[in-house]
Amino acid sequence: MRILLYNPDNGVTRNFMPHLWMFLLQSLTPPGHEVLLIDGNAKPMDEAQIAQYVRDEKIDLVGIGAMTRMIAKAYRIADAIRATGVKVVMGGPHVTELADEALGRDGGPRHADAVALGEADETWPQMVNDAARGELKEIYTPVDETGKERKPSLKQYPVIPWQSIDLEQFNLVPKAAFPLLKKVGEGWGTFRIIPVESGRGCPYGCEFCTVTGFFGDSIRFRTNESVVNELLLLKARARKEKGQMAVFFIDDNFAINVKRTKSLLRDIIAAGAQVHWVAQISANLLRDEELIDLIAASGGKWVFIGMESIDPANLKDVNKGFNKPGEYAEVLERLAKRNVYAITSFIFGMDNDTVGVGERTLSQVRTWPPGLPIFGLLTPLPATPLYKRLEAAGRLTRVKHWQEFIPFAMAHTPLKMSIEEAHAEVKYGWAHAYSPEALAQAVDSLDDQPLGYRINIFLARLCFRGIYFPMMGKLAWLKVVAQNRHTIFKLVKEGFFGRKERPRNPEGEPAYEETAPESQVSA
Ligand code: B12
Ligand code: SF4
Repeated sequence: MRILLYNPDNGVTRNFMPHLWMFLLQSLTPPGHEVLLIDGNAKPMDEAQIAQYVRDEKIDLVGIGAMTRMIAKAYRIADAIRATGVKVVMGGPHVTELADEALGRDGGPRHADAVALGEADETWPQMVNDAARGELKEIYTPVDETGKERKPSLKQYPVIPWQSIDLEQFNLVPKAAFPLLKKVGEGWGTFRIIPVESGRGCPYGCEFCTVTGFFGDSIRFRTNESVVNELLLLKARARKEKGQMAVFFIDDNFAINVKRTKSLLRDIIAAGAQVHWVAQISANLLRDEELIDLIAASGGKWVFIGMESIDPANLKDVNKGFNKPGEYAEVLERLAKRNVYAITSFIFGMDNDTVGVGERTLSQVRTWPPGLPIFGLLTPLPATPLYKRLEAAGRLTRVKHWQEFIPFAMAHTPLKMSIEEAHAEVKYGWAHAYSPEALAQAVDSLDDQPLGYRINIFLARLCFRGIYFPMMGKLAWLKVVAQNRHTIFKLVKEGFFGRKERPRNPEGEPAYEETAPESQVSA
């Protein structure tokens, strides 16, 4: 069979990284089939285009995976493909929770011929074999001989052939700049961020999160050797094509077992398998100095921290009381001392939030080392404890919000502010954290650091700004460049002529204690 695996675009932002499930299922496909991949974020297609593609390429089976936020688009694409007579199977967190919706058993239209529930590492080969024989079943569940749910072990993890996979659609370097950038340093002709998992599962059970329900609270790890080999493969490919490769360890909590994480990082260092990497780690696990040393020495550059709120009452409400806002600054300073910075994620619209939460949060953020703050709204994802609580209390204002997905829009009313007020707080957060003044301040706060770090924080902030204020066209980018011209000029000048003034921070005191920016952003 010719199989197409497809991940829809979210219609708002371009994703910076391909989705791991596609490469994993491709590697787990039984021999004798050809598997093509399309990530809608890199190669956007509408319903008519995908139907044409399926006909032109003579595809026999299509697999679609999607998060809740992309599910409406996923269903539309599935409908268009099924109309061509080709079977569609679906998987991922949303259809796992709402299989009846995908199969049209809830009174709505049918979108999928079959659904894979939960982790499909073991069921995917069965689906392919059944489809090839024309005997596709409707539901595939990973169960053992006794019918009990089985979570796949990651000990025999497949080798993803990164050396030969076509990654053209995931190059973040604009085509026109390839030839020139290939010659810069060790080569920047390509730059890709590749998802790698080293383990699955998180036992913490935060109320809004799908992970504990989906992957279970039993944590499973790949062997260190298999992770190290994967990194070596990626490094070799980057070298061969005179490009750069960074890795996103997509584990939900990369340091959930600190002893094991340290052992993995030591093995990465010993094998010379360091690449620049980013990972998600909760703040409570970043107290260990040795762990942070190893993170830095193994190539760790950014840590994504789900801070969620600076209010302990909110954190308790959503079962995330293990986050201690009082230690956030200390954790971030510990990282920054090793030149590791944080993507700090906040959720507004929690039940104890009141008007002004945006500025209250930012006033803390400004006292921390520069990072990448991101702001979202509390979202009841299907089957989470949060969804059930709000549903039972009759508080959902858009019960099936995923069927009319609106970015940055609440689906329930918080207790102490209105929905519109919560939306305004998120806008405030993005506007003020990514204003030209805030970007200039982030760059200045690293005045005692080499130019590379300051360029890094500036470019990262520019890109992250696009999560809320999409910069899809050349014109949008030009506008942002114009707004930030002073900072850009300063960095370029320094690149050519070096720095005139002495570092502001010769004593090594934290240079990031700054005051609030005064002006507003216009975006
Ligand atoms: C990496 C990641 C991201 C990346 C982007 C995705 C990417 N390019 O990889 C980033 C950081 C950008 C991101 C952002 C967001 N994410 Co995210 N993300 C993840 C994360 C941590 C890992 C995904 C992953 O690769 N997992 C490992 C693979 C192997 O698992 P998997 O994708 O589930 O695939 C398995 C099965 O589901 C199944 N399967 C999946 N698809 C298919 C398809 C077919 C045909 C079949 C047969 C089987 C199948 O088989 C696979 C192997 O077992 C997950 C949590 C998690 N551990 O999964 C959250 C997760 C997917 N994200 C989530 C959310 C909510 C978001 C955001 C909306 C957060 C926000 N508020 O902004 C944004 C939206 C992003 C967007 N583009 O629209 C939720 C989704 C819940 C839901 N019901 O939709 C998750 C589950 C985390 C959570 N807290 O609950 N995310
Ligand atoms: S710590 Fe992160 S992954 Fe674990 S349950 Fe909480 S939000 Fe989900």
